[in-house]
Amino acid sequence: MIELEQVESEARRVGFELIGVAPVEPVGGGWFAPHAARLQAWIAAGMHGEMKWLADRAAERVAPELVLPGVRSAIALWMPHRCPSFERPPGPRGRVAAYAWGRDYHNVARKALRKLRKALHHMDPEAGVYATVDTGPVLERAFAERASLGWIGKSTMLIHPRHGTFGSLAVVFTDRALPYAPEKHPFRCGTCTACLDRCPTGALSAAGLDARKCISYWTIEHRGLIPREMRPQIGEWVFGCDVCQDVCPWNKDVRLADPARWRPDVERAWPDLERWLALPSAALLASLEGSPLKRALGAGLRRNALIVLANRGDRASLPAVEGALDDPDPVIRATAVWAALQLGSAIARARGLADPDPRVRAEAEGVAHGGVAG
Ligand code: B12
Ligand code: SF4
Ligand code: SF4
Repeated sequence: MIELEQVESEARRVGFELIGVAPVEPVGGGWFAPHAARLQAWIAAGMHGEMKWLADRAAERVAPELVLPGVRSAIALWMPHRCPSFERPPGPRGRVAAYAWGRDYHNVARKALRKLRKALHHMDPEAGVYATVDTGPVLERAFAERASLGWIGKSTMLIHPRHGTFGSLAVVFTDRALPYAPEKHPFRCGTCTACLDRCPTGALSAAGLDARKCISYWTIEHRGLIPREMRPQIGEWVFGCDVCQDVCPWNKDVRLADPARWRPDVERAWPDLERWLALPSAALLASLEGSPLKRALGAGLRRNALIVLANRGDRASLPAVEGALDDPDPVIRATAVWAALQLGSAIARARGLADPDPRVRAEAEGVAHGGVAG
């Protein structure tokens, strides 16, 4: 038999700091129905952008029964990941979202989940168990809110009154009935609108988050060229974006995570963009083993570095940017043409116009690829 107290102490032992249980409505009914409807409306409105993987597994996201037949309980788990901030080093640096300053939370939480799963099977060898962190077809924030780990704020982030938003979620489904939180956590944003007002791109509204406007989406998830109108709005964010968390009053004085677990590194928090550009994409990727930065791939990170260097407006970076005009990847060359032109390059236009790839020529002509004036 699975005993909740034992689950809680095992979850704490393996590194989770908040643990709660939500009842699961197998066919997506009850408390879960508005979440399922919200996800479906979000996808129907195209707010997931090109994250096809989200839409492809939407049927499972709205029906936990498809993920684990007979599912009755969801154990929601929280691992804080915000380590103390680094002072910004001098030079051409970009900003990285706090969750990516050190080890990849997927690896850390997955290891912890494996141990927790083992403990559950020890308690009840016949129990059906499904454990996921981030990548499974599970609406993690919905279960975390119902398990009373916190509330879903206007930023769409799950907020715990003492831990704030800087934590990673994981969910364990089981087909055993466990005692669950009597009700969801109350909504405590009140009249605050700081995240909506301060999001640099206006991505947040009452409809939630429009990924097509979110810096995190463009810099991490999107492959290929970033639309021209988005590029200046990215500012100095070379990977992810923390603005809607940094401005949230619930993140003031939150307890920080243990650096011994996450091993944060100033070169990951504030990478030297010219150094990134000097490396071939494959070599950059290979240098990032064990880091969440790998998600954007080497080419995505170098594309982002070009945009941030252009946004910084420091002409001292022009040689590094012009160096990317010869890159084998047309997306890097096209972004380099744009970035070099922002920095007043004398050679980028001619080089771009002579390029075999139409996307690169379009940047040199100042026309967005597809013929829309930029
Ligand atoms: C796709 C995805 C993204 C996309 C889309 C984000 C989004 N808001 O949907 C992009 C790439 C933009 C993204 C960005 C980030 N993400 Co993300 N992402 C996911 C992922 C894989 C799926 C989310 C999803 O299903 N979205 C679809 C929407 C409709 O669902 P939802 O956002 O969960 O919303 C539900 C509820 O919030 C509610 N809801 C939605 N909007 C609103 C609005 C109001 C007012 C209310 C009341 C309710 C409500 O209804 C929805 C259905 O339940 C989850 C992991 C997972 N499997 O759940 C991580 C996850 C949500 N991401 C996470 C993080 C850390 C981030 C970033 C902070 C990373 C960064 N620093 O750059 C940003 C934050 C941006 C933001 N404000 O959400 C964490 C969030 C932890 C937390 N405390 O909430 C998660 C849970 C990953 C994890 N396992 O820890 N992400
Ligand atoms: S992550 Fe940045 S761009 Fe995305 S919603 Fe939050 S503040 Fe806006
Ligand atoms: S910034 Fe304000 S409105 Fe936004 S999530 Fe935090 S408390 Fe809620």
